[in-house]
Amino acid sequence: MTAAPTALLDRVLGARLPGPPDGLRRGPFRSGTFTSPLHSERRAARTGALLGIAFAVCFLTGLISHAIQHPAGWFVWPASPSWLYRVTQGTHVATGLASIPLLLVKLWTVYPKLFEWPPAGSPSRAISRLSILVLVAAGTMQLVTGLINIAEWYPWGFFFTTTHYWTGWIAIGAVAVHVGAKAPEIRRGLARRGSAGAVAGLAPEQAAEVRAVDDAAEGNPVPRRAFVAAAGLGVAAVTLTTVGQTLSPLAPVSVLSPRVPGVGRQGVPVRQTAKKAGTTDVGADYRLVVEGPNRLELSLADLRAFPQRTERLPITCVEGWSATATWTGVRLGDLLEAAGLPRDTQVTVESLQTGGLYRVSTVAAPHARSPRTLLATGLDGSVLDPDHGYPLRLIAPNRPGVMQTKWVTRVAPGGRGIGS
Ligand SMILES: Nc1nc2c(c(=O)[nH]1)N[C@H]1C(S)=C(S)[C@@H](COP(=O)(O)O)O[C@H]1N2
Ligand SMILES: [Mo]
Repeated sequence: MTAAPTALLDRVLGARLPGPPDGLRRGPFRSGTFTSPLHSERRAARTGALLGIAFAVCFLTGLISHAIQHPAGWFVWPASPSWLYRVTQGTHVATGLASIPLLLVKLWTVYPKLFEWPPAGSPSRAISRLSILVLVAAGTMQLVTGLINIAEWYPWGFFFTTTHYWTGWIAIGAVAVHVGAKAPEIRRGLARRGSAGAVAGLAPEQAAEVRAVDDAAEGNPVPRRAFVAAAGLGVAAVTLTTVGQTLSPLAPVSVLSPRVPGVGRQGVPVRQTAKKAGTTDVGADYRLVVEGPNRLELSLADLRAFPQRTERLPITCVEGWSATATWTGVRLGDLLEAAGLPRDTQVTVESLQTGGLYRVSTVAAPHARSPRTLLATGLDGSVLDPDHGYPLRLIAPNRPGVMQTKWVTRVAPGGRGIGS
């Protein structure tokens, strides 16, 4: 990086734009309308850093979830450890929810600036403000669509996941532009570590001076501490009241989530009932078809003749809840081998369900070959409840709930991603 282009960029970005007429300075646009000492650079930068971390972690864990469900050729998601997706998806939902109070706090620390006059001033300010507008809109969209999903309300079908995915990219792009445009303020704000700590990179007497300036700007430390405590409480409350949907000790306080471990048919939450899926009439003519060089057509009695395996595995819904149960059934690999296929054949698993978004799923090679991947007929020692997929369901380690297909009737080589 040389000085000349930087200087040129600074000159262009720092150029003054003509201001609008004074007659428009009304309401919140009047000068000196907002005067809280807590609207400081330090407060804004620190809240922003936390929000930035929450957004980044949420974005990355979201990408992982998306990649598992819509795998590109190069993407391989392992079958073990069996709890990994539980952690990444739990983190996705938790960081997404934590950013609601953080975003509100962040907006509060900077809101006088949102009404700054003139609206643009310079090109860099115009870019920065535009990035905030995009960020707030995209962030709100993500939270609303995410919460609608957690509430298990799918008014728009596939529209939801597609929108949630692409808006994620818009939001993270806006964060990048915003951080770029605000780099000097962020650096200054973060260098000031608060009156108790040191001030990064400064000699003690200079540090004391900076702290004095900060304290004067933010007023006395008591309201500042109260502010930090209130913001922290907001984040903690939102997080604690939702992670209970996957951490059972916190289940009693999990008031924000519709699903709780241990509550539901056979002690496991139900995502889609057999009645809604139209899969309640399973008769003696039920067959599992496994396509292959040696095509199989198996009745439930035939399935019982295969070696029976038992695995303790979680169901982890993309909505954030998860529940562990003990599943009994036949190894997928055993069935593939009996059908004349290699154990690591990628297969598509199909449900008796005739419609719906999740009637088929693809089992990629790592999961097909995993000895823990079952076509289960039993749950916690009893026959599967219709709502959990009677007569047969897929249950595999480290896999999103949407891909744990219920009411399975056909397994065939090929396929990619859910819904394919
Ligand atoms: N055929 C079919 N299988 C399905 C679904 C579905 O709608 N149809 N829902 C999936 C989703 S989103 C989840 S989280 C799990 C939940 O399994 P459970 O209802 O037994 O807890 O089932 C999956 N299997
Ligand atoms: Mo799910």
